[in-house]
Amino acid sequence: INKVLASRLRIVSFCDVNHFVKKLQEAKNIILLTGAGVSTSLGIPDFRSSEGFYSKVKYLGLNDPQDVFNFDLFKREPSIFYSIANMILPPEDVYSPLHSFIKMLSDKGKLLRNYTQNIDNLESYAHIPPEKLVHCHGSFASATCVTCKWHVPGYKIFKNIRNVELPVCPNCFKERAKLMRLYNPYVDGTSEFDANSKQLNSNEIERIANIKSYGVLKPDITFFGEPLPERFFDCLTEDMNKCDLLICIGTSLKVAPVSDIVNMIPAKVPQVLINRDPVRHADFDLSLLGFCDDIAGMVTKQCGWKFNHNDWNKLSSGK
Ligand code: CNA
Repeated sequence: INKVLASRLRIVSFCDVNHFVKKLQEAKNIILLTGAGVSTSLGIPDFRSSEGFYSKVKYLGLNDPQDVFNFDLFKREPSIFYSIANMILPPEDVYSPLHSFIKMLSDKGKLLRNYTQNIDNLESYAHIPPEKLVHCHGSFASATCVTCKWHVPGYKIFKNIRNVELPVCPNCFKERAKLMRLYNPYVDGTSEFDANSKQLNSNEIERIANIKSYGVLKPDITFFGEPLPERFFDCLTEDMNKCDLLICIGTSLKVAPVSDIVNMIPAKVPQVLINRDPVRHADFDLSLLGFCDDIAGMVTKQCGWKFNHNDWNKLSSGK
């Protein structure tokens, strides 16, 4: 009910850039909800734009291109994800002007939290303090074995990802090799393994059903069918009533529950969208449409502030 009321009874009358600039100057607890659009100027494609990642993976012939991030499919056939994972592997040690804008708000003591849907972890290169960040969909910073939950730093599987190989857990690789010898599907789809004749218990059958992902390491990015990190819910509960300005940047707001944040913030709190394309299914007090790096630069200037970003001139893609 609160969600519905919050979305129906928006009570802010706030509709131009000057009001936004004033609010930004006064605000002390800003929530920034960011998405793939804050990294596109670095050449990292977003998902849903016409030149985005989903259009690049159509050749896989999946019913829905989002299925490359479907956890059930990953368990059955991890090689599908690993055949394209190199396309989304983030570059190292770069960040966009928009990341510098976030850092500036944090340095000014105005940032309550940056809820990022991004998995590229570029916020860390911009030195945005970890306590100010919520990686709503996890990130490539670490990886976990789907079988024994062995945890490794993400960079340990980057080489496998670049070589389009399955990264295998050091704890499980012997058992995996044994299972692979036992279960050896023939090209015509039949198998030399006969579960009935071997009288397996249900745990073993489950294990063998998921044999292709046995001992495979998966980056700790949240797939469809997996729960969001608990930190997302904990921080949101803490932040909802403290927030005095919500700014959504570079996101189509199509993925729940993150997209629900706009309905959970109290009605009196102004909400602003900074995005290349309009977001029609949400009700903003102000939508600034264009490239987020440029808009953030313009707004910062109008506030009488400055943020440093060394690579402004090198940026081309996404513009
Ligand atoms: P999306 O659905 O692809 O939407 C991106 C939005 O950004 C679109 O509405 C674009 O109009 C907008 N956009 C693109 N470039 C710019 C720009 N330069 N300035 C302003 N706006 C721009 O992606 P969402 O983030 O909404 O969807 C959530 C998914 C995307 C999350 O689960 C992420 O993990 C996932 N994702 C992350 C990355 C990354 O980490 N860099 C890249 C691609 C997808």
